[in-house]
Amino acid sequence: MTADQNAAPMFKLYGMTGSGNCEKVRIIADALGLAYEWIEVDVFGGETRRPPFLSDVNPGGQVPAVVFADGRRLTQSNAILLHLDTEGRFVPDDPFRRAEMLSWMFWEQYSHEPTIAVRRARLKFLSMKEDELDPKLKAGGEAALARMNEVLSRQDWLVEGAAPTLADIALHPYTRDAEDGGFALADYPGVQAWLARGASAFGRASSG
Ligand SMILES: N[C@@H](CCC(=O)N[C@@H](CS)C(=O)NCC(=O)O)C(=O)O
Repeated sequence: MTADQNAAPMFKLYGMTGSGNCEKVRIIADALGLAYEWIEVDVFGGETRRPPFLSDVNPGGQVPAVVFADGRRLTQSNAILLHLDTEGRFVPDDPFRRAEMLSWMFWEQYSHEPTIAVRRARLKFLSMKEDELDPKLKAGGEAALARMNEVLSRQDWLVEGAAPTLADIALHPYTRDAEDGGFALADYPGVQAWLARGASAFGRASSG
């Protein structure tokens, strides 16, 4: 998929439909109008764990992974977001606010994705049952949503300011899809309002 079907793709984006880590890269690329080619990878079929993916795309064996036209490769969703937004449209000018944005993005990878997205993947993609899941995933996910809700009940975006940042993009897909992981978003009205703001600012209707 490309924003401008006539433009040569500036990169190939290897990803899996349904993955929030991959979707956030699509969100920034679409929001910035970047031309790219989406390449669907069969993660559950083990494609990321064998050549040629390992040799040619990401030796770390994961998506998203980006391969630029000049051959350079980049992995880790949040690093890709920062690199694609070269002009900083979603990056605050103020150094402290910029650091706050990164703080949310590191938190997303350490405290939000490993609870909410992992629980969702086990229920939705691996068809596990509720009673087979580690209770810490539910507790950790509820704590993450509560933290976001507390902040988003007093301000529009995760980093205080008039406009969304990369942190809002990074946290959007897996938060929007948290119900697949057994979390009730109605319990977090500040988060729901923020999701609606994000959807109109940069959102994609679904994880597809
Ligand atoms: N920290 C990485 C996480 C990427 C990740 O967990 N990717 C998953 C799909 S969402 C994957 O490729 N899993 C396959 C595997 O680990 O074998 C990022 O943000 O890009």
